[in-house]
Amino acid sequence: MLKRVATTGLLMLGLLHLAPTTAQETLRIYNWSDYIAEDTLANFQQQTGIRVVYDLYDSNEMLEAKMLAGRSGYDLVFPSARPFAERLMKAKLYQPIDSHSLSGWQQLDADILASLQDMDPGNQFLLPYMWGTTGLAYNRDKVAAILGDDMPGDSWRLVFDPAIASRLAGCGIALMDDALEVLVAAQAYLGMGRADYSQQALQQAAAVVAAVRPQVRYFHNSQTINDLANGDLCVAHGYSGDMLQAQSRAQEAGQGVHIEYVVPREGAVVWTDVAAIPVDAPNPKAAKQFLSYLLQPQVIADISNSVQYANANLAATALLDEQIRHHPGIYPPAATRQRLLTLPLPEDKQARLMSRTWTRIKSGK
Ligand code: N2P
Repeated sequence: MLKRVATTGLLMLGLLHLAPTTAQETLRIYNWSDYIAEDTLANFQQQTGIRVVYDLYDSNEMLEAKMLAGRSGYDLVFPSARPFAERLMKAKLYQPIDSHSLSGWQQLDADILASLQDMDPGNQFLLPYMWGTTGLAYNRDKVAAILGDDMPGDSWRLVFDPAIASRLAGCGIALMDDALEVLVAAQAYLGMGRADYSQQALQQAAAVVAAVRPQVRYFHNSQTINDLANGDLCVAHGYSGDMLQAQSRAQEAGQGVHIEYVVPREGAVVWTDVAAIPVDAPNPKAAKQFLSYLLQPQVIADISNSVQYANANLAATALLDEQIRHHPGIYPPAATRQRLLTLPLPEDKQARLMSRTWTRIKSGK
């Protein structure tokens, strides 16, 4: 299902069939859909002769399930640092990447490296890849036509205020299929200012989501990109770059669909995704070669330019397209950054409560 919606993934898999068929080294990567440039893999293959098998997921939960099951067969994966890489670091499911011996490592943003130190002292295991926010995208003209002057363009009220959501429901509201993201967004809407996994705070968040559950057309993390772009959906909760890709696809289609992405004024989740090598990776050497490749400023700049996420490589900043480097949805201004919330690691008991709560909300009970 996911592979069908992920057009860049399909293109890439198409390219790989052109690879020479001689006995070749293989690198198996498991990464988010829509998270590399069209030529990222082909260029790597050309530089190194290593064949890449590239599989896609669209949620941290999918990746985590694979990792916890063990023997995934993957050499390189891209979890969000908090709380997913953090939890798997504790479980000792990754291996060191020899980060300091990778050329270009020194160009990584020292603040981002420092932000990972508590879970990865000395930055031995996790290489920061991209970062972004989780906010709201909406069809500017359709939403304005329905709400008129009442339009809270930069607020979670678009999806969580029952009076507003019921007016937008016909035109389509989608939330992510992600307990943490949705419940913490609901907490931001309630003005909580930080993620809170206590039973009481989770119940408050759950009540917000349950109140608009009948107005939600579906819960999904990536299908929203094309649905927004095609004008089939009015409001979606999603990752910044994905939502901006929806905007670009809408523009390219030329059908007059205009998508806006906002970090709601009440605050939103900010995350950093990292590259990590599973402890049982069959080919960690090739994974490290891929990490060295990603550390080339032009390679990572091309990826940011294509997927519209900010990367962690300071040497790549000068190589970004002007409109990417200055895009407030990609590199948020200081005032926006102050409103961003990180996702702490829930205790196991809290995580179980969250996932039970989530199942109940989605089923509408
Ligand atoms: C890429 C989504 C990655 C962001 N499509 C999730 N942290």
